[in-house]
Amino acid sequence: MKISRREALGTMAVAAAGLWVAPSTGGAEEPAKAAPFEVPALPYGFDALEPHLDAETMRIHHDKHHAAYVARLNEAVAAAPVLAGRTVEELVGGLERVPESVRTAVRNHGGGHLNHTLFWASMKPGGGGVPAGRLASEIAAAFGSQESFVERFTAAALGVFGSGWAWLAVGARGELAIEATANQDSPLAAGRRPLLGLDVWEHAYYLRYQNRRAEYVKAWWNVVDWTAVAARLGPARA
Ligand code: MN3
Repeated sequence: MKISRREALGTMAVAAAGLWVAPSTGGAEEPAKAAPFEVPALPYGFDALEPHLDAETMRIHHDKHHAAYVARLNEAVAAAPVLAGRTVEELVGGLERVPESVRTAVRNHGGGHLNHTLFWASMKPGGGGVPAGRLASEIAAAFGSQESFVERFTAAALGVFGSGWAWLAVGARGELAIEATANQDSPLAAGRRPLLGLDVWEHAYYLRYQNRRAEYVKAWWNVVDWTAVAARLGPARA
């Protein structure tokens, strides 16, 4: 039986769609949404994280940088209809299933959208301090102490050459791990669920801290929302 090219392409599209696995939340607080993606509103004002993160950096970072990742991601999904209906967690966690023509765009801009969405939701005015409950005991078990965890996470952040992120993530066996990624790569692409991420691209700190990344990282610990981070632990293992 001979099938038309159109039928063949349709069959391939269905088959490709069938390869997708069940969505993971990737730590997102909001219910997973598909394209067209939108920049989530900040849950606090641009100046709410002063003096640690300045209002102008927050405004540009959210309204310009994050918005650009979302716009480019939407373009990529529009150019590859097989991706319609997929959440950003599915896209970034399943890059090998993304058509090659848009894979780099989805990796960079999907990662940018996913990472920044988690970033905004990991901070709050009056944050900082130390985690409580199960997250606290797991961090102590994995890294020796909260102080040791902060030291090692900070070292990972300072060790990123160029642009990237430092992460606390849950690995495939449920273990906590610190890692760094380049550019907008997410731990999710390697099957690890991010609990906390720190953006160390210069756009995240240059206006206030210029080249002093260490000062930015030290200040950032004062705005970490440990309650939000701890709430991701259960879903990350589900
Ligand atoms: Mn950024």
